[in-house]
Amino acid sequence: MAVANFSLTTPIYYVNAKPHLGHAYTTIIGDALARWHRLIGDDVHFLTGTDEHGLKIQQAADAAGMTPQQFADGIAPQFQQAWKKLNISNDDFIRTTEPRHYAGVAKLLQACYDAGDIELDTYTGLYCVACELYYTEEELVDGLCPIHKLPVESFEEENYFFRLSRFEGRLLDWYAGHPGAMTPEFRGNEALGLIRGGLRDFSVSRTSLAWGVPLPWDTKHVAYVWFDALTNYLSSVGYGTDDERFSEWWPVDYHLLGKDIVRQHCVYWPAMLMSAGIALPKGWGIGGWLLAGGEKMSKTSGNVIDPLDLVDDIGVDGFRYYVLAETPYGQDGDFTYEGLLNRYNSDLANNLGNLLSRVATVVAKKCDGIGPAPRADSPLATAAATAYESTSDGWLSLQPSRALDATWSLIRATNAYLEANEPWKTEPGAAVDAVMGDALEALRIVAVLASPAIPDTAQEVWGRIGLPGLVVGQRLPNAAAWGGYPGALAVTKGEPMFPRRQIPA
Ligand code: ME8
Repeated sequence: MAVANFSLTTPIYYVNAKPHLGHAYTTIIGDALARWHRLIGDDVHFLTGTDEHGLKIQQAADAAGMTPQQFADGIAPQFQQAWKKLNISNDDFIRTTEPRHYAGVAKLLQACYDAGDIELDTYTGLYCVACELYYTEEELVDGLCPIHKLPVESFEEENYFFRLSRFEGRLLDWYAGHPGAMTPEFRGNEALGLIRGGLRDFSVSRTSLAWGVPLPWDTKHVAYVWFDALTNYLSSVGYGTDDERFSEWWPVDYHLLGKDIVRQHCVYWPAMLMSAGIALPKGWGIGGWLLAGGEKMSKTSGNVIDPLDLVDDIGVDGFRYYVLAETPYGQDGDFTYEGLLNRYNSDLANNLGNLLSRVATVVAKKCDGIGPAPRADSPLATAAATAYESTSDGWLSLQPSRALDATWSLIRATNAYLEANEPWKTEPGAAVDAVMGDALEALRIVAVLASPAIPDTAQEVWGRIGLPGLVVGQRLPNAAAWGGYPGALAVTKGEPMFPRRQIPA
């Protein structure tokens, strides 16, 4: 199979405070998708990073009595460590304070300026510092920012403006020519609604703030934080520093983002790229919010849950599985601890953990601990083929919860197969060997298909059923073809993988 490039990005997170569950949510989805694409043989570039300029960071640094650079230097590694702990396989981590990023921002600003789409003007407006966005009076809710429910500040500045208003027709035409570029569709329609509602020019520079990238033609101004931040997607792959690398990795296949930053990603960003004559992204995945008690979890609202606490409690894979399986992509989900435990008990303890432990126990008792080979005409072969097809569809259409449900359908079918055949009640011999060989082969395929979501567990299953090497070294579709388990391998019982958890009263 030819190697294809597949690139995807998460938002780069503000360093005004440490990583929280909402950041982990988007990053885990990106990670699983990156891992699926590596399994199908793509050459993957998965990018995440931190957004370190702007008024919000300046204010946080002031409050901490530090320079913004010192402040960012303290928080950025916390994101890197959190992603390491969550087994995030990012290929790059960009910080907007890096020289390569400054080069990219300067180049993009200059390209839009040279195209005549950036012009000097005076602006008076209502600014939400938490959003780093201007609002009109009508957009406020009870006089407050509609997202953060915080008071806005009245600003008047001489700014350079990006003439977004010129791009309304071009953006609508482009999206009409690229149906399905934004996923899920209902979120894409919200973005189209923003464009149809009329576009206002936005300011792309600040003089009231020194913390940012200077405009190349007027260094009294620094770039507006969103112009700066969006450009990370280009600067990370060589825009402004390495043309060859840039042509290899741009345009990106998917920008993953939350519904709170659709305007910037699906309206501002493509217009900036059009202005500079740069190809548009191939896709956007727009996720919903993970709510805590019905409110968006955010640093600004103060209702944050630390993902690392949950990992200590339920394990990395327990947490990753919950994030991916619980809520259909694009919808809002309400995080509850009880929901996390329920998901863990039903899918990981009762289904996967139970299947593995049954298989290992029966192989120990009835097959001398040596896993038999599967039958070519096993009744489970069809379930495995269907599970693979639907798992693949789920990942490729950016629906992790559907992909996992499809993978789990093979676990459920295998448990049902064991219950129907009751090998634990049968005398050792050909009949037991046949059933156990089939179950081991199903577990092998499950390990491969589940590996993007729960990589450590998948590797553990792989090893316990006696297979050598790494699950991440497998390649689909071959690795899902029925009959790959060779038999005559030592099967290890091991500790229970996902012990059941009590739901607190
Ligand atoms: O907006 N539920 O950074 P940010 C789900 N720096 N996802 C959530 C979430 C929640 N409760 N809270 C945050 C920024 N997220 C800019 C981005 S990109 C060029 C610049 C996720 O730290 C979600 O993906 O506020 C959201 O879009 C992102 O974190 C915002 O993170």
